[in-house]
Amino acid sequence: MASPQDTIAALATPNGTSAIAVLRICGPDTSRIARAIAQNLTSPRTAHRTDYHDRNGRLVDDVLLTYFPGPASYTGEDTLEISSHGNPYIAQRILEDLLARGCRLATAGEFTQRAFLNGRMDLSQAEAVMDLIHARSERALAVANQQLRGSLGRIMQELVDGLLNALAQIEAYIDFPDEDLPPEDLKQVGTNIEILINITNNLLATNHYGNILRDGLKTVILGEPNVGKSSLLNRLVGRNRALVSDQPGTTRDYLEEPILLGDHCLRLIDTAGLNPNPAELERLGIEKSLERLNEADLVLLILDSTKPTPVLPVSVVQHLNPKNTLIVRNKCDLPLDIKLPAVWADYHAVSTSALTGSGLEELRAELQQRAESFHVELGDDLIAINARHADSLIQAKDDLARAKAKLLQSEPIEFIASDLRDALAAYGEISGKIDNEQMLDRLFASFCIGK
Ligand SMILES: Nc1nc2c(ncn2[C@@H]2O[C@H](COP(=O)(O)OP(=O)(O)OP(=O)(O)O)[C@@H](O)[C@H]2O)c(=O)[nH]1
Ligand SMILES: [Mg+2]
Repeated sequence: MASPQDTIAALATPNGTSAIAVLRICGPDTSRIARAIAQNLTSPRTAHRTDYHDRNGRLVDDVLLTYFPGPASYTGEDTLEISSHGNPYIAQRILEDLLARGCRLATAGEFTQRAFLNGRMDLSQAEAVMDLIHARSERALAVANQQLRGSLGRIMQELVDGLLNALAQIEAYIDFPDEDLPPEDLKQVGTNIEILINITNNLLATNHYGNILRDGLKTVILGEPNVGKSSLLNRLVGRNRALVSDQPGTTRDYLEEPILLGDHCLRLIDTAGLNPNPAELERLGIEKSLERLNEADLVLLILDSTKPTPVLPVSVVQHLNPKNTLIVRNKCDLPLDIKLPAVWADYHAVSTSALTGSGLEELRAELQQRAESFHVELGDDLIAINARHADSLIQAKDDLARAKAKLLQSEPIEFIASDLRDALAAYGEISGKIDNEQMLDRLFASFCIGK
């Protein structure tokens, strides 16, 4: 891990031409450097206009400086923000000057890492900063904002407190090996562990929704050739993104396009038509369609309402169920309307015409509702955990289940306490009460430079 003694500098805005660019520096030399740039920089947290001269006295730009003394700053350390004109050359000149004055270039996520190390936020809040930067839908934004304000931290604290209580109940008896835990205490500890397992399971159930918020709802458009898959994608996207033609086998490689529907972002994935007798290139395309199907959160199965419903390959059907699949009966502008076979009776079906736009509003409404259906309610806060949280929670759950089994088999109290302590360590990883430098370095390395 980089030394906290260093004063770090980075461009905090994207490297390109814009109205303004913001550079940040943070660390022990900040105050000295700030005063070297502007001698009369007095009031903290107030924008201060000055000419920026480099170390050789050359004028670089007219800038705004804002000085945030620690510990009441984002990182907890003295921090200076410099807003220059948004010219990458100017930003580069200022950055080089800051390095010449004793700063070191910040690594990815190093500002937020310092905020975490200085106790300004826990690890789940630091991750929420990333989620906030990447949120692409109203709901993703709401969850990131709540997590940044400690929603996950609070529920983890409740779990840790509950677990500490259970531990205290049994640890009192470790020092008295001759005394058995009274049966009523034993029962109480068992119940408490069960409650912890339930809450842990409820949290784990939000992981899928968390993935949907962070990556978008993976919506695979599937069906036989020529049924209008690409035409429907174009309608939903609102422009001619995919090639459309009356020849079957137009789409070979799958293509992906994000759309915003209500509070969610959907990643629409148009695929090659499932031709039962494909030519070689088509076959490769179909293989890719099936790969996308494996990862789908939602499947739009497109049928041509004027043709007999096809019998789909088992490799496709095994992925489909009424919850993850919506049937779209396209070409409803044409007169012939063939009945849906009984095997699809439990599936919700929408009739559309990609040609006229008929049924598209109903399809959009249904898609919004499906996206919403992945949301798992958990008390008052919006919570949707990420993969790292899920790993730790699965670990904690296993430890708790082991402790409970040992309790039922009246195994020695020390063994049960040891499992409970393991669960405590696993819970602790989520907020970051851990001693794992490598994990921290890896996590913050996924941030952007300047954050
Ligand atoms: N009448 C009518 N024609 C449609 C409709 N939707 C698509 N088509 C036509 O059907 C043909 C095939 O449309 P595509 O969108 O290319 O179909 P696809 O399912 O993507 O086909 P592949 O990529 O070959 O698998 C084109 O000629 C479209 O104009 C519809 O709702 N009504
Ligand atoms: Mg197509």
